[in-house]
Parts: sequence; C-alpha cells; structure tokens
Amino acid sequence: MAKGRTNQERSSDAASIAMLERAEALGITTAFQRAELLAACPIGAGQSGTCCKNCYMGPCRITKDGQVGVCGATMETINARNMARACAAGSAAHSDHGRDLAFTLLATAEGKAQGYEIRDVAKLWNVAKKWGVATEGRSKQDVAKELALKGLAMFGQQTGETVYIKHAPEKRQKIWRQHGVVPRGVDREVVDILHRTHMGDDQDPEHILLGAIRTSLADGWGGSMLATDFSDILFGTPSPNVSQVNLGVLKKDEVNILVHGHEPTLSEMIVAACQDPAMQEYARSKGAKGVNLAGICCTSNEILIRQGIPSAGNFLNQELALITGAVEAMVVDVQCIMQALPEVASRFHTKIVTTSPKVKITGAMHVEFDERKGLDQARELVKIAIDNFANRGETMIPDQQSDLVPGFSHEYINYMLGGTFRASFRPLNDAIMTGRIRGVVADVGCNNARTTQDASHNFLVREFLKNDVLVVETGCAALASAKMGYLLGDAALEYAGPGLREVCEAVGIPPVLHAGSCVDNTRILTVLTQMAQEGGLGDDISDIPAVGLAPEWMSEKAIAIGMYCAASGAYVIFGTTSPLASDDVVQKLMTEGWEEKFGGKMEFEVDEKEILRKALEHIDKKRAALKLPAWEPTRHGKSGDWRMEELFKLPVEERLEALYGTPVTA
Ligand code: BF8
Repeated sequence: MAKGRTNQERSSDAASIAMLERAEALGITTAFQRAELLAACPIGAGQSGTCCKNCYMGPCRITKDGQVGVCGATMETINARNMARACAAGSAAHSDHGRDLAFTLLATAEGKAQGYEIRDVAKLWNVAKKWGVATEGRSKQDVAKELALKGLAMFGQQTGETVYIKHAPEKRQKIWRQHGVVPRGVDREVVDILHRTHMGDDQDPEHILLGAIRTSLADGWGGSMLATDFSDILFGTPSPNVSQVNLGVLKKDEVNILVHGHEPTLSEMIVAACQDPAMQEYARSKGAKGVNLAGICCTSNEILIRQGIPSAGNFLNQELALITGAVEAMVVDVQCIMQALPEVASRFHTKIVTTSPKVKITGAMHVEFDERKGLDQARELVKIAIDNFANRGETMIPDQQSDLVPGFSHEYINYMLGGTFRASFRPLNDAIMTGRIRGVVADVGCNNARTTQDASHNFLVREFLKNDVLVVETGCAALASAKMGYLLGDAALEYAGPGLREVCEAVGIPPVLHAGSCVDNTRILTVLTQMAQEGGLGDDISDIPAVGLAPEWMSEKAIAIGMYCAASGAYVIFGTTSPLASDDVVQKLMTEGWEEKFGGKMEFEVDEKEILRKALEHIDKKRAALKLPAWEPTRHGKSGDWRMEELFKLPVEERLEALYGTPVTA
C-alpha cells in the first residue's frame, strides 16, 4: 500500500477530496492518512502467513509451510478459527441490533416506549403469521407483544430450528439439515463458536468452518432478518422516496445534526424532534435558520430509506463531515464509529454524543438511550446541538450532493414488478429468462481506508450495468452509488445495456436499487427466495444467476454476511484484501468445499477486474445450467424511452407521419 497517496488516490469522491485538502491545511489526520502511516501487519492480514492469538503462549506467527504454533496448530486451523471468530463477532453485532429492536417493539406494545408506535400494521400481521402468532380478533398491541416475546426467546433458543429457516426455499432447508448447519438461537451459536475456537478445542478447519456457517445462518436467517422485520413494523416498510446524499447536504445557516451508527431506534425519535416546530423555532431564536438532520453509515440508511432524511455519506465520510466545521452534534449509537471522532471534533465546536449502553468513547459526551423516554431524550440532544450553534467557527461545506431514490424493500420490489393486486416476481424472472437482464448482483458492504474510497463499488456498478446486470445495494455500497447519482434512473441508465434499460424503463425503476442498511441484506435473501419460488429460475437460491460482492469490505459483520449468503447458495466475492492470501487450503474449503455442499461459495479477490470477470462468468454458468439463452448484448433494446425521445426530436411533419403512418400536414 502506497505511502502518502494523493487525495485522488484516497477517495474518488470530490466532496471527500475537498475535505481531505482542508484536513491537510488544518493539520488534521484522518483514517486515510492513518492507513498510510500504519502499514497493516502482513502476517495478521494474511499476506505473509497468519497469526494465532487464542492463547497466551503466543501470539504464534506462522509464516512458512509446515510451521505450527506452540500447541501444534496449523496455518489452516488458525485461519479457520480466525474466520469463525470474525463471523461470530459480526453475527453478534448484527443480531444484537435485532434484539434491541425486539425490546423496543415489546416496550411499544406495552405502551412504555415514549414516541414509538406500530406504524406498519400490515407488516406486523405478515410477520406474526411467519412466527405463528395468531392475529384474528386481537389488538395490534397484543400481537406485537407476543411477537416481541417470541423474538426475544429466539436469541436464546437452545434446540430445534429457528423460525425463519422454514421460509427459505425447501431445497435449501434440506441442504442445511443434511449438513447439520440449521441454526439454533444466535446466542447459542455465537457461544458455540467462541467455545470451539478456544485453545484446545475444534481443530479441524472444515468442521470449524461448518460451525461458522451455522452461526452466520443464525444471523442472516435469524437476528438480522428479525431486525429488518421488526424495524419495518415499528418505523414503516420502506418504499421509494427522493432524498440527497453527500457532504453538501449540510447547511451553512442551519444547526446541523448528524446521526451515525446503525440502529433506527433513537434516530427515528431525533427525526421527530427535529421536525417539531418548537425545536425549529428554538433554533431560530439562537440565530440559525432551522435544524438540519442528516446521517452517516447505516443509521443514515435506516432513516433515509424510510423517512427520506438526507445522508452525509458512508463510513469514510464520518471524520470528513466534522472537518466541514458545520456540525453542531454527531449522535452515535453502535458499530463502525471511529474512535478518532472526538479528537477530530476537538478541533471544532462539534459535540460527539454516545448513546448506547454498549458504547462509550473517551472524549465524547454520553446520554444513555432509554426508550421509555426516547422522544424527550431526542429533544434534549437536539437542544444540545442548537445551543452549540453559537460556538460555530469558520465552515467549509463542499457543494457536492446528489439526488437519489432509496427505499426498495422486498415488498416494494414485488409490488413494483407486479402491481398492487398481483405483486409478483414474474416480470423479473421473465426478464432474466429472456436475457434482457443477464443476472443480478448484490453490491454491498463497507469503505476501507486502505483502498480508494467508493472507487471499486462505482467501477463495478458501471460495468455490471453495461452488461445488463441489475444491481441491488445496501450499506455503504449504496451510499457510494448514490453519490454518483446511480440511484437515479437517468444517471444509471446512461450506463445500462439495452436489455436492462428496456426493463427499467418499462417498470419505471433505476437499474441500481437501494435496499437498505447492512442488516437489510436479509431483504436480498427474501428477494432471491421469492425469485426461486416464482419458477423458471430453478428451485433454489443457488440456481439463480446472481452474485454477492463486498469489494471494499473491512468489518467482521461483512464476514458474517458473506458466510450466510454463501450458505444460502450465493457466490460471494470480497475485494481489497484477502486474509487467506497465504492459505490455499482454507480458501479452497470456502470455495470448492462450500460449493459442493451448499452450492454457494465465498472468495477473496483483490483485483476488481477479476471480480467483474468471475461474477459475469458465474452468472453465465448459472444461465447455461438453467438452459436459458446465452446473454447477447445486442439482442434486446429495440423498445424503450429512447424511441420516444427520438420521435420527439423529429420535425413535426415527420413526427406526425411516424405516429399516424400517412403524411399529415401540421
Ligand atoms: O453495517 S457497510 S462500514 S456502516 S459494516 Fe459499517 Fe461496513 Fe458501512 Fe453499515 Ni455495514
């Protein structure tokens, strides 16, 4: 990794580059420079071996073939354990987010959560049915209470199968049962992994990885799926809205509040508090024109997809947003929050406020979130920000902001394809079967300070569009595309191949769909399941011409997501770095081994052009296996909006002739 990169090598986003220049001028260090100042440990990162820290006879650094740790642990065992532990941590984080939502749903049902309500009763009824909770003749509070209690019980479920498993395609369920990976409760599975990877336990790499698969499934088809469902019940199922993204959403003359992290619970109350006319008036009394709320990371995605609250950007934008000098308060909850924030904030007037009982950061204020007084707390936080406006110094807000249309929940995708009374995945399946759409790619996951911010996401999205591949996105990947305008029809359709363009114009959707935050990757599982059940594309997720990508990944949650997607039958490719670069054995277990067992696989590939090639090759292989016509770039595209546009460019007499067939005089 190059030392002292240019700002253009650090980020492909113009707003970020402007803030990196300002950071340099002010002598502020950000993650971009820290990644250059601190080289990744080549052994820990997998480039020159591996490292085991699971007992205190070590750490044992294994750098040569045949070398083993003090206990005799091999490279393969150590790598499998490291992968499994990352998966356990990632699953714990995502699923614990789900648990908190179950507690909020319970408190809401009992009338103890101030400001919260059950906003989507239809979703409540639908989810209750999945969970075997009776609805007839019962109040929504009653149903929600039983559902919340069942949800909470699932976390500690000791035996048997968790409830979402039976909603996977039947063939998939059989595969999981055959290989003994059907998960029990997520707490049980996370503990199982921590136990079996403790010194002196499970030492067979294949067996360790099967344990990791089971844990990841407890997250993907458990805690994370619950998080998505319960969030929709409480805050509404997303549907498309128009909003804006990038640092330009900050306002020069208003109090700017940023919410950052992952959970929608407190941030939804902050949305309500900011919209309160009394708060806006209070801001005016302090010399601001109003209060402006925006988000960072997945807390941002949660309120963006549901309430259309603008986003100031993705993971690597968090410090840069503070460097504008225009943020009065950044309120954070859990996950992906850099410890550097209070230090950067100390150069300005910005207050960093931690709110989760699980997260404190030295140098930050702490206002511990309690849903029983959620709205009051949100008002208190907004007031803290407003009172801080007077302390604002010089600001520099980049101009860049782009419109986007987020909010493509699986319910909405189903509806938009079929219509209210005939919601169906038939048109999507048909478009894939005819080859108008070559396949589907889910581009998800993080930014990584060791690569150019957003560059791989955006390169891959453009290339897939050119190849008639429909793209679904979540998390920081979606925000990267949003900054480029790819979540709007026109900008993305400019790249789309003729077949994909035809379908998107007919349905009226952009070819890049923002499906939500990272826990909402479960929406993609649901879409793939429904596509398999619709018919024509096999009868399992593994049959569908689809690939999952995390080209700029960095978090343990990404590992958990990659594993549950692979175990669900998808081909998953991770970019930027490979922790298994020195270990063909474990990489083979996770590719050839898993493909044989689960029909899906997880691979690390650092070259983005290779990611593209491998993904397209896989899509074409799946098309061939389904006996679908091979994709031909010029076969489709004879219809579409462009024909109308050309028509309108004709002189009026030619237009009339084209429209009515015979020469007409205007
Ligand atoms: O959960 S994509 S950097 S913000 S981990 Fe974090 Fe990665 Fe962003 Fe959302 Ni997901």
